[in-house]
Amino acid sequence: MSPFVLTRTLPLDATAAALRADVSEGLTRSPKVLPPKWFYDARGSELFDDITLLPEYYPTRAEREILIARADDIAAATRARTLVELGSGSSDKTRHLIEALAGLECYVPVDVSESALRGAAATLLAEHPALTVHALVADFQYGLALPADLPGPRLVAFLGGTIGNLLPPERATFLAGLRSRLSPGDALLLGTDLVKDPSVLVPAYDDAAGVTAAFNKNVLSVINRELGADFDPDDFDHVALWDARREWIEMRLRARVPVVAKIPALDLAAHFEAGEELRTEVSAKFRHEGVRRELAAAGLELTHWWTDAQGRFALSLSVP
Ligand code: AVJ
Repeated sequence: MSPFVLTRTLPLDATAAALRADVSEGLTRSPKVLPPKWFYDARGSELFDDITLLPEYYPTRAEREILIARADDIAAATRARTLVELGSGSSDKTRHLIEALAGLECYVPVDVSESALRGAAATLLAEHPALTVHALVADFQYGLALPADLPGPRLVAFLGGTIGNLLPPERATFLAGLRSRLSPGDALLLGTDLVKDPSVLVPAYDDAAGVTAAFNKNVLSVINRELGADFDPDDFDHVALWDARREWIEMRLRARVPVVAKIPALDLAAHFEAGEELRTEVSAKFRHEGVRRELAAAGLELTHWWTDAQGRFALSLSVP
């Protein structure tokens, strides 16, 4: 029998309440905005996995290249006995770390998607029967309630470039909160997508096969199902654009026609003018100096910086 525990630090009713609050606030202000975490129901998590296989979407492959090349360096630098992974999703790239960390006892995947956590844990435990897996259903943006007894040193991995989904002030709060939970000897392994030519960046978020468009529109299906709304995803176009000043990609949904959608659970109707846009995601891109500065501001010292051969993506190691 493999040791597997799943803890829900995010009660189901808190998730539902957060969705209601985000939708009622985000769809009644101008410009309209929703946080990207609502993409990831079972269907959205599947669509994201499909995105990672697209020829245009390089971040997953670039990060995997770095992990494979540097897993032994990461293991030697950290000697972690516990690996905590924030936003673990399918835990697909994590196996490279788990295999390299010789003294690893405990793996703690943290994700908002319980279905993704259960699937990933089953696969990992089949390969590593001696590993204790303590899955956490949690929204890591709001203070991470880690189990108290995790053996140190602990390595917290936040991969995929997901930190770029947070706005700069949110990143500062998040990193400071994370820092406050690290002890001497612990480390943070952070994946950051790097600034590059928009001719590479934009197609990564607007692929020819339309998978990212389906992923983007899936948030409307989530709202329909969870809040009884009647959005027609076909009323919206997928938009991906590069904000050169803020150095981030934005995904939006643009109404093709005037839209009035009923949201019964909120006793609300959402109104869109034709052409009006809803921002569904920010995906910030980084530079070495910016990552160093943001980590330092949170009390973390950058000790290692590794990129893929093409310099598209970076993994950094930092310590309290
Ligand atoms: C999973 C947040 C890293 O921002 O690149 C992929 C999500 N959005 N295509 C990213 C995403 C559109 C992805 N992260």
